Amino acid sequence: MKALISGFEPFDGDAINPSKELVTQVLPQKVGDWELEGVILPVSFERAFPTLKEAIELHQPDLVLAMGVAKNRIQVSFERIGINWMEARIPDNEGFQPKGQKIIKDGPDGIFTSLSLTNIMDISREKKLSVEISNSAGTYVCNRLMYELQMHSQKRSISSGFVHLPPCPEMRGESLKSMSVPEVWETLKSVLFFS
Ligand code: PCA
Repeated sequence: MKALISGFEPFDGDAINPSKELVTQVLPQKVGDWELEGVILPVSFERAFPTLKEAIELHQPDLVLAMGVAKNRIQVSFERIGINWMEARIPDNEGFQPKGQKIIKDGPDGIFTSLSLTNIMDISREKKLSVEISNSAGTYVCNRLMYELQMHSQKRSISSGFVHLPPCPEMRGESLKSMSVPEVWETLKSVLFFS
């Protein structure tokens, strides 16, 4: 079995993004029976999913987990749904700032993750892990990536989802609570790979 795990470049003036750190510094090549592959995506409405799609085509994974940071989250936050909307408070790293428009003109309004969030929450409660479910991935680049990923993986029967990470302690800014990148990885490993 193979899993592809994506992280994003830093954005919004930050020097690091814990999702990128996880992929580049912490992700092992294997966990249990799973082979793991990683890819870093540009914070670009237009180019994030095409970059992930190329990696999907290259690695042919059974599971895709996309990750990004959300500074207001204090736990590992599994997103339930991607919505067909783009509206940005700040431009992406290529200067694009949609003011409110659909991602795909005739696409469905929303699309759910194919991960079993019930199982994930059961394991999290049992192991007392810092995990929550979020019902909105926002309307920025992460939401668009999740929407396009779910649309793609539904057609291919790939299991996939998106997770927002809390900031890590090394990040700029005053977040009251943060989670270290190794701690985030231990948490994801438990709920996704039962390891
Ligand atoms: N978080 C942003 C995009 C990249 C990232 O790590 C978001 O939540 O949309």
